[in-house]
Amino acid sequence: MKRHLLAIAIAIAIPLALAGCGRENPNASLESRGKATAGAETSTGGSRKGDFGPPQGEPIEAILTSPPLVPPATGRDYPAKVVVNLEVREVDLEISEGVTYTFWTFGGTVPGSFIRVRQGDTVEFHLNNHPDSKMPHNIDLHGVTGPGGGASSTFTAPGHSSQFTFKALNAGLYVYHCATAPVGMHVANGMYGLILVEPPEGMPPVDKEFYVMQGDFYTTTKYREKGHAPFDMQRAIDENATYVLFNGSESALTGDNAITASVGETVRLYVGNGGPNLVSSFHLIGEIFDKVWFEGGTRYQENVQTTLIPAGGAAIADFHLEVPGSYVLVDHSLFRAFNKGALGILKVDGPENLEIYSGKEIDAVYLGDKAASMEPVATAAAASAAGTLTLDDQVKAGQALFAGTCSTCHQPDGKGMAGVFPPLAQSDYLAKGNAELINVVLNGLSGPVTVNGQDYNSVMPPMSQLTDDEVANILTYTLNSWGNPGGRVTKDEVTKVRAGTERSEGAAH
Ligand code: HEC
Ligand SMILES: [Cu+2]
Repeated sequence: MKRHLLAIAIAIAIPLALAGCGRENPNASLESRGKATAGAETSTGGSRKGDFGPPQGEPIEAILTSPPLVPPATGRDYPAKVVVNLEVREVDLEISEGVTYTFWTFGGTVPGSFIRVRQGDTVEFHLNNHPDSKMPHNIDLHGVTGPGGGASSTFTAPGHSSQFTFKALNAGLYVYHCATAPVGMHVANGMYGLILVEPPEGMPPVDKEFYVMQGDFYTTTKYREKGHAPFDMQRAIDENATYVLFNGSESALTGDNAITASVGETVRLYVGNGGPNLVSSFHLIGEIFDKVWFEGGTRYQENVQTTLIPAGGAAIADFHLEVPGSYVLVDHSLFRAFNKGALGILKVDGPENLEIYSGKEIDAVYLGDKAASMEPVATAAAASAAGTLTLDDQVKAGQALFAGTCSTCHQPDGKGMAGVFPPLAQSDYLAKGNAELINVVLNGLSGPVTVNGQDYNSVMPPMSQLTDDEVANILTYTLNSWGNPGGRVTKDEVTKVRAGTERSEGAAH
């Protein structure tokens, strides 16, 4: 049975059983956490503040985790003094295959370290700015009650550290971020993370918990343009993101970094949105969230397909897994998912459940090049830059790119689909020469065309989002596969054809 049925029963029963038992009761039973929105009023006078008195016991050093990991539950039933040590570091990390970006981080990762405390805890917060940093930084935690959320108390120059203390009065999932001017720039560079203030009775237990946070990034370079990608202030002001990402990198939650779970498990995602600009329409393809504590607050909604996460906001999403396979996390503003990187994968293993879902995986089509390893593409790009690119490099990179970009229509074996998609395998069209093939890829093809004596009259969309390198590699792979005659397409040939083509500005790469 789906768990939410049980939850409904609890939601109906609990308001009677726990009437008048508000947040301030540290011994409130587990079920009182997260009543469904309907019919679950409690008399807190609109306030959810919980001050359970002075901290008890020895101070506790908070366990901080890097994404996608979440620290264990505090497991405490009393307020404690919790010490948080967070280090700011400015680091060069991969934002996309073969592309680096200088991130400013809380704890060396984007998003920053996950912090977990309990409502009523007294938090002694130490912000340490690494001596190698070039910038001063501070921190505004949305879970702090007090001016600036800590920002005014934590302005910290490189090589310095600051300390302030706050009492975590409100339960919830909160964003923290740097608030040093220019604030937008510090946030755009990755300076955000999540702090969970557990309700006194803790979160309902689940099998797996993960930490996912969306952010938008602005670079002077194009999407996936290899090399170092510098921050672009004007694009940030224009809210014209180059990348929209989960956990700061296109590969943070894909390929070998996909998060994993098993059939029968209940999974919880702590999802934040650092922004700085974009609102997330957070969706998990192939699943329905049984519960969403929307906006990171106290009530949950049930049976949610897509939950809106504001910039500087968060949500907690629970779901039970019935069917194995790959589930895709996206921002359902879909060009962000498929053209700016806002995509992650949850791999679920376990026995098939054919009554619920009949099978047939569609990974390759849905995921595009996310389904294939992009390592050969990065290798070829590096070799191209170094002037050592071999035919073999090009073919391998082209194969990986073909799988995500062309195989949907022309099929992985290049044979196409009768009457709809012409073949690339042993196609007589290839004899038209490199310039025409480049032209087809960059500008698309439509209208009547004859391939190997068969007539087609369909539309191939332009693939101008591919870089010159990528077009050269895909076509070189095509020429050297499936019994085709061989040959080579160079980046310079592609550059030339592109330069000679008039396209609207939006279509230019
Ligand atoms: C959305 C489907 C689709 C995708 C994706 C696609 N094509 Fe095509 N392609 C077509 C169609 C349809 C035609 C025929 C167009 C017509 O009828 O005028 C075509 C024609 C061609 C031709 C000329 C005819 C032939 O079969 O030799 C080439 C070459 C080609 N595509 C290469 C590519 C390459 C390389 C990619 C990946 C970068 C690609 N296509 C991606 C649909 C697609
Ligand atoms: Cu900062």
